[in-house]
Amino acid sequence: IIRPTWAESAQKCKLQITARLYNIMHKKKTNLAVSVDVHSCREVKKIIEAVGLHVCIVKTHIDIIEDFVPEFTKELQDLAEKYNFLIFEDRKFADIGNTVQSQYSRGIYKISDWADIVNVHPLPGKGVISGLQQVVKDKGLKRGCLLVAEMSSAGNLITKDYTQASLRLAEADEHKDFVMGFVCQSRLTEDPSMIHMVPGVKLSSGGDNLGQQYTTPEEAVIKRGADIIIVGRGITEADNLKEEAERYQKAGYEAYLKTVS
Ligand code: UP6
Repeated sequence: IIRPTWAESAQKCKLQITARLYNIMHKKKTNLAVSVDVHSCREVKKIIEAVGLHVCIVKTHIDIIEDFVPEFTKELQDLAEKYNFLIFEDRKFADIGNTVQSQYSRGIYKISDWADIVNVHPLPGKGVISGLQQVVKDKGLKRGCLLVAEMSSAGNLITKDYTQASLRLAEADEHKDFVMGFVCQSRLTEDPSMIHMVPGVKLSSGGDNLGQQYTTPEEAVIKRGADIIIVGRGITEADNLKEEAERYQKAGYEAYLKTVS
């Protein structure tokens, strides 16, 4: 399959946030998302300063930061502007619409205020999407939502039917102003409005001792059809963060070039 380039996809996709992402990818020549799964604000900032030029997305787990203060999200936004990337809070909302609405906009994290992208487990049904979507609409924000349609972990309970049902939910007309794609392990559609982000990516494949299963950037993009590769420890545990990010950027970009020509 020959896919449209990122510049072409930016024109074809329906959501403004998706077009913004494709334009960043095109401009910075990167399909790399870094997952900053560390436990202090200082460490998060250190990693972003080192890899910021090489990524299109910084993915956070805001609730694992031990010295979190609300002002930190402003610093994150400043870094996003400085290095031109989107912020993806990997919250994986998975409750009834009324509850996820509060989890998205309230509490100490107020995720809707600062995260460009969030994700949901579609397990509860469409309410998990509608709940978040209502927050975005009420506040007049430009946000995107990904559905976790497949997982990288060994023995996960997701079935083929569940993944197909996730695809249908994503394509539902009522969510078209909000859903921008998937966190997945394979290509689900060729519609450029749906971005496929694949986690569990490492240059040396294998896994960890808690069921994570890795695939290489090349395999993620070419065999699995990833638009974005999500890399955590492959980068964050390297001695030289910047060099390692450049290696992943190059591997991801070269694989992308093979899909467009
Ligand atoms: N993640 C996965 N697999 C999934 C969904 N999400 O690994 O199916 C997330 C993890 C982690 C990151 O929560 O933040 O992607 C992967 O990190 P790693 O590269 O260090 O394994």
